Amino acid sequence: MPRLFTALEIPDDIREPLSMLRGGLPGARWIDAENYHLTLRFIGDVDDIIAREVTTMLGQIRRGGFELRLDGVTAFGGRKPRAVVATVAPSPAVMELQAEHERLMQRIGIEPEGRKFTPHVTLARLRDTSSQSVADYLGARGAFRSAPFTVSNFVLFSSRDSVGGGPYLVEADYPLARDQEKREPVSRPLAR
Ligand code: 2AM
Repeated sequence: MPRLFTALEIPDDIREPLSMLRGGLPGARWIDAENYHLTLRFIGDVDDIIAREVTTMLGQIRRGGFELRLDGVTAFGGRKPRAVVATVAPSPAVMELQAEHERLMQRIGIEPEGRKFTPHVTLARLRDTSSQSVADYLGARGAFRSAPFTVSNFVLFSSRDSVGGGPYLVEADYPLARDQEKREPVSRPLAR
């Protein structure tokens, strides 16, 4: 039974500065740079029939690509921190893409995601790391800001690792239209 989730891949030139954020936090399990991703919709363990339906549904998405920027580092979990993540500068496009994934997954009977979507890239998972050491780490590293990058596709990943740390396998790759392609019908000369 594959464990599936949809995600954005992180380009190599963004992975590199992100990976410089590794280290300096006792008890952190740092994610390997090749496994960085931005989860859109965690689907979970499904059988092959549902997996095929998921693949087909996602193939119906017709959307344009967009720019994204990572802007800040924070921790999830409050007083019991469980992850260090890079956050994303506000992007209606990523919210809309995720909302479409949510709608499509519900249409094929997958349980709604109860948690509010907060786009992020997980950098480390934490266990028994004090909130004070997280605060110290964030004090030093929290001002991280990446260059903007273009999102021109999303992927369906499978994972065999139940703790969610990778490695991940790209099961399907879905292009997002380039701006130009989206604009084409509008800019086409009128037929005479
Ligand atoms: P995370 O980065 O915030 O931990 C693969 O496991 C991806 O799915 C991870 O990036 C993880 O997000 C995300 N995910 C979302 N909900 C999950 C859940 N209930 N169980 C495991 N992973 C989940």
